[in-house]
Amino acid sequence: MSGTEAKRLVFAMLDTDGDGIVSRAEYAARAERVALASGRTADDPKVVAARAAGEGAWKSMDANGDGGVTFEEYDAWAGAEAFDTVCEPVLGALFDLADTDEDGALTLPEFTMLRTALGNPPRNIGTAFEALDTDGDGRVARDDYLASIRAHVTGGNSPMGKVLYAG
Ligand SMILES: [Ca+2]
Ligand SMILES: [Ca+2]
Ligand SMILES: [Ca+2]
Repeated sequence: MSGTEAKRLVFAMLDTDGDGIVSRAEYAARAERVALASGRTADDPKVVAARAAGEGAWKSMDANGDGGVTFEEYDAWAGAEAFDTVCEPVLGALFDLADTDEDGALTLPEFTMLRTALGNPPRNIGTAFEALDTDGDGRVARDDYLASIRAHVTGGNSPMGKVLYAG
């Protein structure tokens, strides 16, 4: 899968209403959905952290500051550098919301809760978990999860990304 193709799939997931623009509200709703699904309260420090990381990421993506992120903006922005400086903290903060026992890993139910809240088709989530849980212990580590998404959005090989973002 090419980098642009991979980015299109991620963009399509972010653009919930499919109007070709990721609005601030659409992006912010991601953290709110995960917070709600994880049963956390609005003032939970982890929710506050995820919200702040998301807000910063969205501002960084909206390069021309017009209040919407087009695919062209996203395509020009997304990549290894943006992932390391902006996306990783956001995705890590969302992972932490789902990691209720704080052991740095997600079980299948936790992973399913996280990725369902982020808008992936349910049928892809179990397959993505299997692709990530390479040692088959039923847990997916935070670092492995983040590295796999990084590989996906930078055009590298990501068995998880391939199934997770498939249509
Ligand atoms: Ca939209
Ligand atoms: Ca814009
Ligand atoms: Ca855990």
